[in-house]
Amino acid sequence: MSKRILVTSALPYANGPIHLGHLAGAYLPADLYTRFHRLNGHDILHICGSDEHGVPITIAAEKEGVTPQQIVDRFHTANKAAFERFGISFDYYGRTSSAMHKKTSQEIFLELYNQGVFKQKVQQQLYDEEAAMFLPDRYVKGTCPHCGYEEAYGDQCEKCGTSLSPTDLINPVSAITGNIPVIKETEHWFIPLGDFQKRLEEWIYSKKEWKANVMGQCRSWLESGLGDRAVTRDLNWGVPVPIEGSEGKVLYVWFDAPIGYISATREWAELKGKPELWKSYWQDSDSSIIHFIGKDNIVFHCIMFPATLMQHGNYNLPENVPANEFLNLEGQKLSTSRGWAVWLEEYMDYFEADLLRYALGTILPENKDSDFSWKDFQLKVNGELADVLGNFVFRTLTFTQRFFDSKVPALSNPSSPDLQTLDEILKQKDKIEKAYRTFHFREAILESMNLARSGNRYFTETEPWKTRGENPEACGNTLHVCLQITAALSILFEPVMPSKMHTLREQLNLGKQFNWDSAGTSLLETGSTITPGEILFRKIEDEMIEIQIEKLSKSVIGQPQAEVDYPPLKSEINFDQFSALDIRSARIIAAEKVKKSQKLLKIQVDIGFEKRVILSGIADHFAPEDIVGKNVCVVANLAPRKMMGTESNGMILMAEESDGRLRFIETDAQPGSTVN
Ligand code: B3M
Ligand code: ZN
Repeated sequence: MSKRILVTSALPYANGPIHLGHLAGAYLPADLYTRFHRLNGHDILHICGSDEHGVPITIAAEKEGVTPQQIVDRFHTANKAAFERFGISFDYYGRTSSAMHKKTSQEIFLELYNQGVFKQKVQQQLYDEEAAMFLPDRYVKGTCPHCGYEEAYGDQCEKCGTSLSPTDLINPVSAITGNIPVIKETEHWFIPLGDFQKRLEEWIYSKKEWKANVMGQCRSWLESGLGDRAVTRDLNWGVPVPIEGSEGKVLYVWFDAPIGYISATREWAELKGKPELWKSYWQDSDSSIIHFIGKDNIVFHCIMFPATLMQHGNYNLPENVPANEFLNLEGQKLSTSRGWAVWLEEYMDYFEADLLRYALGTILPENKDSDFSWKDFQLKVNGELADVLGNFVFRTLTFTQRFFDSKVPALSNPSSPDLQTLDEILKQKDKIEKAYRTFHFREAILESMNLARSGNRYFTETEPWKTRGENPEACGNTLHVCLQITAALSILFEPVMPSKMHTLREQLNLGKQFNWDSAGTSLLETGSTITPGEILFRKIEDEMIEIQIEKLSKSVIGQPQAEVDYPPLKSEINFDQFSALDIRSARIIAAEKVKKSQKLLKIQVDIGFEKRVILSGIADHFAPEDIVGKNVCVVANLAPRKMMGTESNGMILMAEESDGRLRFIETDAQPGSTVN
């Protein structure tokens, strides 16, 4: 392990508040990791800040009729405060509108420019004549050429995930005026990523410990071949391109935003009074960089930013990029525009931070998308925090208070269950530690709770309420062991629930002198006093959860859809045309992703009299493992069609809802039954 670690969390756009999806993607895992290493006494620095440039900001400002500066000022302040309330322990929270950021990103741009790396090219760009401006990225909407989604943005189709250029869109319209844009020429600088292909491949493929989801995305980018990417935009909001004659042009937000990590580290160092200190984190070979991000940011952190840094020459490349998948809410994709989200600030008005840190920590989307539901939150708090951890701590402390005068009893002539249980502390500590080091936070939390479970079991099995009269020595041993477990838990759970564990340590009268390894020692001395206080975890009543569910039901998604744009009816067919279709019920017996395809799933179905393969463009909507076992309807007499080298024999029927969600047409009929 290197001497120093720099942890960065994706810089959230300062165009809206923080929600649970943000927390589960980057900030909570980054904070768990950082707090764990700090407890170990490691030199670790956690840097974040607001991403204040780019089209997401200017569009938010236009929507509200205020300036971009007003937008970023508001959300920078609000988000910084919300993170603090939630206990995300950044060492520094910067912003990309700062003078230091302008200076740093212009320096890096100029270094590459002077090295002659950038290509200058004339480009055909969409232009809004009424607004008198070019339309980069999200300033254009239109139909995705890949999946036909009509609301795709100029930089990305949110439905199929493909990254796009504005000119790729079919029927583009300006997001500002709604006009059809014209094409106009403009000049931009491009980074020729193709020239980096070999170096990036060597570097990325050497990273054996990267997560499969991250490596998978990198591989797919590398395999489809890297091309030129523009690093400038025609906009008047952003870091100005520091070259004469480039008025009206700024650095592309994805060029400057990751540099924000560097500029924020520089600001942190200046505040410390050691302006050169940032270099040890970014440039010394005994330092590692870890980027915590969500999956939609992988290409920028694993390909574009590293290419920039490689070319610059003086910087370390990230050691790891443990990107998470997405968090869904009550079974549906989060949508901030439609109010389908839980906002951190609102959450904090109802519940304590540590409860969510725990509940969310146990369902982090580490390998695949996961789901947050309020009922599950309540179950985790009541069934695990209150009933397992809280109960164990409560019975241990109150028993000691009542029957041992609040003093830690001695361990004398311990039985083998006593010793085994004490051993368990070390065993669990090792497991938890290993999980933290390898970014398996869910497992770290599960194993921490498992220690409380063992504690409860041991308490119950040794029956101190009986031994109290019959065998006081054994009773003392039970409490001694349980108190040591409680003390260990107050450290092992520290990264997850810092505030609750602080309270617990106060009750145990554990001083401030402790570190991670103290969890493996006898933390409490025989005869030392404990001061039980208020109960650590209270159960959440149903009404509290109903309030939250009620709030969601008021969002656009939760409401019956009043105005839906139904697609127009197709032209009439006659009965013969209809009966020419042979629709059968079928059971899905296997499904897998088609390699190199974003959209296609290869699905094996049983249609009673035979099994066959059908390709279906639903990979964005369903995970293969989730659809196996479904009984669906297929068009069985459709002519075979070859896609991506595989023949598809039929079509699985799907209903598409007005918001683009897909549903299977499910049936109880035996496979092979005809559907008329
Ligand atoms: N602001 C995108 C996002 O919030 C972007 C991350 C920047 S990290 C350098 O998803
Ligand atoms: Zn698409």
